[in-house]
Amino acid sequence: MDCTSLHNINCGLNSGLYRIKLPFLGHVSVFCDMETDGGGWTVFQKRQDGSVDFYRPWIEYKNGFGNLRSEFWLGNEKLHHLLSQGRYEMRMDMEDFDNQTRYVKYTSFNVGNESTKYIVTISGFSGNVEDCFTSSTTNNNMNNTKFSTWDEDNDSLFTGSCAALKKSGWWHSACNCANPNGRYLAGETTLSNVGVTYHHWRTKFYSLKSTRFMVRRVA
Ligand SMILES: [Ca+2]
Repeated sequence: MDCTSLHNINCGLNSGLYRIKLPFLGHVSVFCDMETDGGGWTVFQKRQDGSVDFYRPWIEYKNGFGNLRSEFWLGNEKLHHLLSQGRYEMRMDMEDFDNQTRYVKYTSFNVGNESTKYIVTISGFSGNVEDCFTSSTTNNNMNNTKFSTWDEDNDSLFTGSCAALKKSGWWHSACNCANPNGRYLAGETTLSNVGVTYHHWRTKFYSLKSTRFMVRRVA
C-alpha cells in the first residue's frame, strides 16, 4: 500500500526505494523514509541540490518527475490514490545552508482527484517553526486550495497566475507562505518568494537547501 505497510511488516528496513501497489495505478516506485520520527513515511517531494527543474506544466505535476534518488515530485495522481487508502498525516522537513533544520507536521492530509484539481485538505499543525500551511492569514492558507501550474491557473484568490509568478507548481492561494517547488536559488536572494522559501522561518528572500514532504498512514 505504502511505506507505512512496509515498515509495519519489517521495522528494520532502511530508507530507500521500494515498490508499492496503488489502487488503479498498480506498482509504482517510491522513496521511503524509514528513520525520521519513527519511520514509515512515503516521500512525495524532495529538494536538495537543484539538479531537477521544478517549473513544469500540469501534466508533469500530474504524472510526477525527477529522480527518486535525488530530487522529485512523486506526482499528483499517485499522491491522490496513495492517500485514498486511509487516513494520513503529513510531515515536511527543511534545512538551510547553515545546516539548521525545522519541521512542521499535520495530523490530517488529503488530496482530491484531478476533477477537483487535486484540492488539498490539511489540518492539525505541530512543529518547531511557525505554521505556514494552515495559519489563518487569509491569502496564504493552503487548506482547500486547488493545485496550480503555469499552464493551469486555479488560484482563485489571485487575479494573475501565482504558479507563473512564483515559478512553481503548488497549491497556491494568493500566493503562499512557502514555495517549496520554487527555483533552487541557494540561500539569500533579492527575488521575493520565487526560491524554495518558507516565510515564517528564513523569509521570502531565502531559498532553502533542502525540503522533504512525506505522508504516513494513521488509520
Ligand atoms: Ca489566478
